[in-house]
Amino acid sequence: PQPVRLSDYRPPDWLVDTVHLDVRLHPTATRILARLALRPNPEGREGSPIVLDGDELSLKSIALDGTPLAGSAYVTTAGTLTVLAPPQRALTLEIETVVDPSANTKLMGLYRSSGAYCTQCEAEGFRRITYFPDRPDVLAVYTTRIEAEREEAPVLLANGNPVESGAVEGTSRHYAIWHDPWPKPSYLFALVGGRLDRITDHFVTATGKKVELGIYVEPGKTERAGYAMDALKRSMRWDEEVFGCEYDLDVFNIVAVADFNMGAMENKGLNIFNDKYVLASPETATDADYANIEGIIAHEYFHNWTGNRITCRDWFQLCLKEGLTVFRDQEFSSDQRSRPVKRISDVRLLKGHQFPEDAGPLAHPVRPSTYREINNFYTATVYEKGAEVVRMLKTLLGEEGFRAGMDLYFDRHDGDAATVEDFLACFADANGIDLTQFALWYAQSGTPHLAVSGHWDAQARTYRLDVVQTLPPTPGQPEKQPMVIPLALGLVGPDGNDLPMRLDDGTNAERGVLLVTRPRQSFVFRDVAERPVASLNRGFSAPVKLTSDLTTQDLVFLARHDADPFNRFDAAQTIALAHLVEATAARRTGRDLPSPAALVEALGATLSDATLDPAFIAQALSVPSESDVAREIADDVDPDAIHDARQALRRALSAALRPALEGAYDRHAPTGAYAPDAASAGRRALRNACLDLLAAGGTAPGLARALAHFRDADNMTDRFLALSVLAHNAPDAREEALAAFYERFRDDPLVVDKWLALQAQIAEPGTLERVRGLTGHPAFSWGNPNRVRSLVGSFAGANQTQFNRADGAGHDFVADAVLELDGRNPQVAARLLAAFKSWRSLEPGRRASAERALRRVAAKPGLSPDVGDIVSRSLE
Ligand code: B3K
Ligand code: ZN
Repeated sequence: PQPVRLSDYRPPDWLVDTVHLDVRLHPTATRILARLALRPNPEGREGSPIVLDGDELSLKSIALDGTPLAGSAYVTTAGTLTVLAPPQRALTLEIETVVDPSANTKLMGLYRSSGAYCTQCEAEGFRRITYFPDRPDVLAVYTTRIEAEREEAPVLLANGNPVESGAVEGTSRHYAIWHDPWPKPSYLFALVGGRLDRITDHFVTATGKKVELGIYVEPGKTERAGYAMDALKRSMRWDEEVFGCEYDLDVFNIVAVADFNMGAMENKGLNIFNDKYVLASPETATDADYANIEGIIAHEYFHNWTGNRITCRDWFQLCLKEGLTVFRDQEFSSDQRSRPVKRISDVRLLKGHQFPEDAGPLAHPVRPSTYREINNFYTATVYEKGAEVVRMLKTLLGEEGFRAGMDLYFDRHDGDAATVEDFLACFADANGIDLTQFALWYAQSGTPHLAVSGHWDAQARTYRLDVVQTLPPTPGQPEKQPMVIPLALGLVGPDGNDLPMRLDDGTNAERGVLLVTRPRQSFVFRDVAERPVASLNRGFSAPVKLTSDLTTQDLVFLARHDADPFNRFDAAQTIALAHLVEATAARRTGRDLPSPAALVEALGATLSDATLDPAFIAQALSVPSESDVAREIADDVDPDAIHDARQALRRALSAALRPALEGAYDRHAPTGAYAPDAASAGRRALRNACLDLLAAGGTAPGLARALAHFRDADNMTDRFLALSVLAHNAPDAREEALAAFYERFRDDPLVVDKWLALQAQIAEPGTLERVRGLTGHPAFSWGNPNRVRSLVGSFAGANQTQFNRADGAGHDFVADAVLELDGRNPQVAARLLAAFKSWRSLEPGRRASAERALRRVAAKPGLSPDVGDIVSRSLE
């Protein structure tokens, strides 16, 4: 397909005011009668035909103002239906289409999941239900009538409020009518029909309106929906309190389905979820699952304002709703749990997924300027970096200035399909500032690099920071302009306390933030009587790669004393990363491994600091991942050497910290029944992090503890952690433990997913054969995205050594899987292929095998646009 360009945007020629849908559900031939009230857009081109999008539709009839259209009055192509010379006035089109939901394996449009009917329309799925101007700037009021066999689909749901329901006289069918008064783009349309159980509750909004809440799940699973309901009510309250956003319909429903391409979807009043992000019980879900459910329930709910009430003008503006809504859900989770720990895990996610994207062939700006397949832009850059950009705005403007900008945004753009420029203008106007340079964050791709050095002048009592900003070239962007980088910092004095910060122009570094705006800049602080240690980019105030002249001893000092918990964590990670890079090089050249003494010292101090949150200590104990090290090394990467270096470090830490780890493990034994709250989860996280290190390398006492932990676990967090420890470190105990786990949970697909994912991640040569074998296991199916992501996705994305096997077999296997999947579900296939995003940084042998695999995919005739786009950009 031809690329779509932001610069080509034109307003729609025709607008749609209302949509009446009558959907007669049938497993293989669902009939959709659509009545669209259209009118020419005064801002469109005069005299235009009506061009509607359509995809895999069977057209049965079309009428204009009640009169069937002659065959010469319209034309259809594979992707469109055009009414050729329509009268240039308000008119009604009635269109009848038939679709086959059972044959819909792409899971876009109307499809079936475990027998239920459901829809997914974002980004361009509505056109797979009926012909429509399927673009986000066409906002209409929808009324939906759904009809089905009562036996097959006793539950019938759509967007908005329920209007009426009843039997279809003289038949075994029934119907329900829903009306959504809020104009919305077609991508927010949804309907569900099926045999589902539900839990109900209600919420009273700030102005006293009662909202009926429902969560619908597969029969028999209601007991696992309680936590999601609780998270929903907390989200609704929080959005009122923190952003002044109140809910706006009489009902809010969530439906959990087992077959879903991504996490969840924010359809107006009817969110549809991957059941993985709804269903939880202590026996089946880990603490991480609970936290994800809380975050995603909140995220989809928050879209009601950021995404639905104010939507996107076009898909280039995707970050307008996604980056902003991720920022909002991160803030929510920070308020519900530990803010520093949430920040640490968000930054880990950003560095682990977005930084590699930004450094490879798939790099793109937070707001791309061109795309061939929009579904490939639901990326870590749009979501996670998009959220960081909003966070930087808040850092720049402060709490109040940020809120003023948000208030103006809601006020000015409610009901609009808006742009990033509209959004930024609200913050500029509300604060009387110029955000022109800041806007580069949306336009320039790549991770900026800041090199910082500090110079203390004892005589002059000054401290000077020299900052050099560089921006690497990225695809399509060889040259860059300098960005605005809000650099939060502290100057830590010898006693561990922050020194007052006064710049030499007499101003205070406002809120502890320096504004870096030029390629080179110096900041001089005065009245600095003692040599400070600079704590830089506190709270990860900007999504940059920062290097500094801090010594290892400075970092050990910060790991002990920094008042900023994020940097306390980060200091130890920086020591560990430097160690791992050096150790990897030593492995490859046969030199002696460096000493981990500094890290042992830092982590030892962390472990014994009783004032620290256990969840924080757990994060600190987890050494940088293999892909973190690969990213730091950046080219000529040998994943086996990295793995060996990391294992050696974990063994060394285990040996050096054994008494402290054992002590912390014992002190954090459970005190009562499982509860998913943050404090209890933090205790488990620390205990499990200790166990994980104690068993590193398979030491006998560590494994004995892991076996006991596995045996005694009364919840999935503990049971699964112990199983992972055994699977990774105890080849002898592994099979028995895996078999026992499978037997216990074989009827529980979401738990079986964990079992599949774990096996795919074992860093041993036998894993590829194991994974291949598991594709034939009765629990596996290529048709279910969760199964595919768990097994093949984990192998490609979370097993650096085996995916990147020196013999190329890992690359070949994933390429084959992509080709196998592409005919069935292009979105899932394309996502899997994106695992090759760092292929150019591999050492020459592995790089060659990755390239061969990619070229083989590229050569396959008839690739989907999704896979075709990823593979061609990967090879560019
Ligand atoms: N907006 C959806 C994502 C849709 C993905 C379409 N390929 C979920 C979310 O981000 O909230
Ligand atoms: Zn979203």
